[in-house]
Amino acid sequence: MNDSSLTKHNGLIQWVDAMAAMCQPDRVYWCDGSQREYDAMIKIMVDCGLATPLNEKTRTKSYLFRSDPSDVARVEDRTYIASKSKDEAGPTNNWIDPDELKKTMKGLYTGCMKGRTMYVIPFSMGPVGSPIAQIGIELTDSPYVVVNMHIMTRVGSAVLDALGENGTFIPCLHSVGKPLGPGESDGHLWPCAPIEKKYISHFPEEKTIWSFGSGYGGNALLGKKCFALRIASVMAREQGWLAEHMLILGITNPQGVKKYIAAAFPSACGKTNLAMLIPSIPGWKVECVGDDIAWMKFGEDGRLYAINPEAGFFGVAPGTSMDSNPNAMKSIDRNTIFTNVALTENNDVWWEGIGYDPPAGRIIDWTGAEWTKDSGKLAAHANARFTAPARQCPAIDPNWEDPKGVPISAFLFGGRRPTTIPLVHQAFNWNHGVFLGSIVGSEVTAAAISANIGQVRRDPMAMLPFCGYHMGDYLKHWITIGSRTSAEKLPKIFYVNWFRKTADGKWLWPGYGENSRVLKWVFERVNGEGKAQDTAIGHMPTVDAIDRSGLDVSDADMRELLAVDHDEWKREIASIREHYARFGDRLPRELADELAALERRLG
Ligand code: O2Y
Ligand code: MN
Repeated sequence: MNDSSLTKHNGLIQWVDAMAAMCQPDRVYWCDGSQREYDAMIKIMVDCGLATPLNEKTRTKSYLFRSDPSDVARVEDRTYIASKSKDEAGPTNNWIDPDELKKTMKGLYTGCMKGRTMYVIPFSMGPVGSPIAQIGIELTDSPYVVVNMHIMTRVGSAVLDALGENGTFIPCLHSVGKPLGPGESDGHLWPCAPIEKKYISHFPEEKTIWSFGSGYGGNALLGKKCFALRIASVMAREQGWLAEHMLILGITNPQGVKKYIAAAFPSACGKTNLAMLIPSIPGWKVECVGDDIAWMKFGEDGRLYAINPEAGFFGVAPGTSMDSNPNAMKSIDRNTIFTNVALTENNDVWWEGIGYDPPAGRIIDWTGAEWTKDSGKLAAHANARFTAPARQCPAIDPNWEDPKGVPISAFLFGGRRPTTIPLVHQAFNWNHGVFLGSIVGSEVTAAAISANIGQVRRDPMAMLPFCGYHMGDYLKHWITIGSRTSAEKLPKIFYVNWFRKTADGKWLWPGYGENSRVLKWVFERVNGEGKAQDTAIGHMPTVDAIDRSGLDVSDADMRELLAVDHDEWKREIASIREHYARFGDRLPRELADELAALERRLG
């Protein structure tokens, strides 16, 4: 639609008019979310060479995009929480005074859409009309963003209908930051602004998002990290719910009993793989509700119910194969957008870790250059992505769009820790579980640029880059949630670590589908079963408690996987103390108590 006749919401119309007056697009287009609209946007991008249509037989209705080499990942250094006071943003967020930031950004936005179209994208995070869902409106000058938002969220007229004449929405303004002169076009080049002009800004008091200069992923698809985590985390604290960086899966035992589990791991720790896991143990089934974000509210029965606010997967391509994640591979065989992967001669995609050698013939790498195996370069960027509809996942849960959400029985926390942390342990109680979540740490990888690759980064609840307010207050919010219902209705909390290594650097646990054996123990524990013993760090499986039938992991390896080395943990305590010191007097007393209790138990 080229006018605002789709809505009678005056507040929305006025905001769109004001932003259009500032950004000065050549035209304004209201998205209706239809297939026709998606196809038209794709055609615009194919015609100018920005999108490459892929092989219709092997990758039906799928397209490849190559971004600018300077615009390939979330930019944490340029991501801001502009709360009124710096203290509110806390020590782990970049802060700029909101008035100053708006002044700077208004300067950048003025005239930034000249020569372009401003697309108005009404989107729902979560099934339209669900009591847990929220509505956003993204204004963008990027048709790439429009088609990705079509897949990742629910876009269109139904959202405007749900919004009515005065419903609440989160305003999200986005520009690639590259106005066009008269007669100028991008051609096949990905438009974006230089790094010093990139701003991914959040105004938590106003619940507003302003993003400028990047067209990529989490910087530009504003429903995802910006809204569903940074702004939603602020709303969740104010309103008594949880907005978390968590996958959601359903697990069913051979008797047909089903439980839902939500799990938080830092970026690039295999969340998508776990969410779509195919169990190696006979008779068990895992189904996927979501692979990245969970919004949870208390139901009338006092339990926490979760929805996946997204409608698609924005997954990392490299490393995804029929071995590591067959369900993801099957989800991306049609209707998929690929960004920064390699192109084969027969117009298929290829990436490192896809499970087979690059096919014969010409290969074009993610930069658009010819590539050979011995060029010493990656064919696909390490943070290359696929965008695919969640409904295409063969393991999608039948309740994934249930407006009331799915009841959560367990939370898992985890990270990449080669030492110290055992394969799995269970918290003694809620506050102890919050403590376990607060000490999550992982090696840094390529999903977030601007950090030192290889170092361990403490990442409480995997929310460090995604919490829209002070992390100390966030942890307190988790403690408070635990007091809102009775202990038996709260999810039980576990800490898992698939990444423990032997002293000589070999993985102790095979991972992937074998992680179902750990999920089975978790299932049994929440069902009041599962053999366990108490240790200084929590309830631990006995050596024989995790089902190893048909698995080549020896008793000795299992003992090492489950070892609690008190000296290592004492070193861990020193490191936790350093980590906690950042939060100053906003560290919840309950967590300081948990740390002291752990120290006492270690002797
Ligand atoms: O690099 C980006 O823009 C995407 S980062 C991302 C994408 C999907 C799911 N999770 C993440 C993340 O960094 O946690
Ligand atoms: Mn993520």
